[in-house]
Amino acid sequence: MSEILYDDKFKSGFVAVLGKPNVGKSTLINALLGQKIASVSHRPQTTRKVQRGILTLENAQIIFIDTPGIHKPRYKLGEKMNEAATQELDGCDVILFIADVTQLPNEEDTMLAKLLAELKNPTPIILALNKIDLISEQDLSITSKAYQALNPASSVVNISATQLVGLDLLLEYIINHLPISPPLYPEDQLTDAYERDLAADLIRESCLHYLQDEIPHGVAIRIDQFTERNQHGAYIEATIFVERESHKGIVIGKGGAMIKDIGSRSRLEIEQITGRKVFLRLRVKIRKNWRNDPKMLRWLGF
Ligand SMILES: Nc1nc2c(ncn2[C@@H]2O[C@H](COP(=O)(O)OP(=O)(O)OP(=O)(O)O)[C@@H](O)[C@H]2O)c(=O)[nH]1
Ligand SMILES: [Mg+2]
Repeated sequence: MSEILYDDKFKSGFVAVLGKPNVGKSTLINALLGQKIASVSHRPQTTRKVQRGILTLENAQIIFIDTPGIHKPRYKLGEKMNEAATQELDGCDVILFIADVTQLPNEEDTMLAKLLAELKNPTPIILALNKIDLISEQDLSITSKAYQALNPASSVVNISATQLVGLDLLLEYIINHLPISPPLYPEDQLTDAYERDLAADLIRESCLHYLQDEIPHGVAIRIDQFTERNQHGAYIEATIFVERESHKGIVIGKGGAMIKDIGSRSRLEIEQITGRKVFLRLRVKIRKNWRNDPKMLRWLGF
């Protein structure tokens, strides 16, 4: 670890990144860190578990808490995801509420605003209006007003997580709200997640990328083996759990074509994130209705 030089003005603290599914929370954290640590997809409910992303600057260390998008749950899994996200609000220094400006606030945004209004410990809220690259200025002013009316935010900032717009201003607002404190993590640490967990999440990300409809949401990944092959990289064996026999066939695909695509994409993503060569073997197993199975949810860490 390289040594952090900090003075009595150094700040550090926790920022809970909150919002409904698919608004760009994980994309934003990856963008701010300048490196991918969190899975992202075009589908809602990509993030299932809370993950910390650590950004160390000259004058501050910001610990972003990526949370699962809060939604109306249809399964026990969803309930647990909402609970996990809500728990993070207690004791953080700033709440970063992310909204997707391409849509007007819906029921889920209202639910979140209500949740924030009912917090026992009042915490400053920064409202980040994301995806401004997709919308005209005129429409932005309409949706921006609607989100501001919903949330009593201390500051509001327009951003695009994919185009890296507005991020410096956002960081400035966040740092303003952090307490004076020495860094809490080593300077070179980017996340609190273990490599095996990152690998599992990236395999799931690939499933979200290739599979249609409800199937990828019923997928869970188990890493069965993660061993180093000295200088040659890592060897990983993983099981993809699905909910039905028919889903198993779809995940494997004609002549194994689908699982091959999922495997290749996962391997490249894991190599990127872990910085070494990866050999990956995937298999598929059925675990009926696991999203409502308390044992399975406990196993997943909920
Ligand atoms: N055009 C555009 N797309 C964006 C922007 N930010 C995020 N996206 C896209 O929005 C989708 C959802 O992004 P995620 O980062 O997975 O969203 P999330 O809020 O973490 O979603 P959950 O984990 O499901 O709660 C992805 O397809 C992103 O590429 C942005 O600023 N502009
Ligand atoms: Mg996410």
